[in-house]
Amino acid sequence: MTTIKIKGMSCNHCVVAVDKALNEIDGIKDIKVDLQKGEATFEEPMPLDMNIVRERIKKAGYEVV
Ligand SMILES: [Cu+2]
Repeated sequence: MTTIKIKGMSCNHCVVAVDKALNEIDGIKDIKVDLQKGEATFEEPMPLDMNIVRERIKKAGYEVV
């Protein structure tokens, strides 16, 4: 399981947007986005390119920190 810190989430809409962005990445599953902690956790395929994760999150309007 991977945990990433995400900057910029402020409401439930953000949670949905981040969840959707992660969901579109091949192989990622069991996504949980925690608004209060500013974190997302998921089960990742091996190997997972974190640059793709960063890029997708950024495209959705947030930042992996
Ligand atoms: Cu929001």
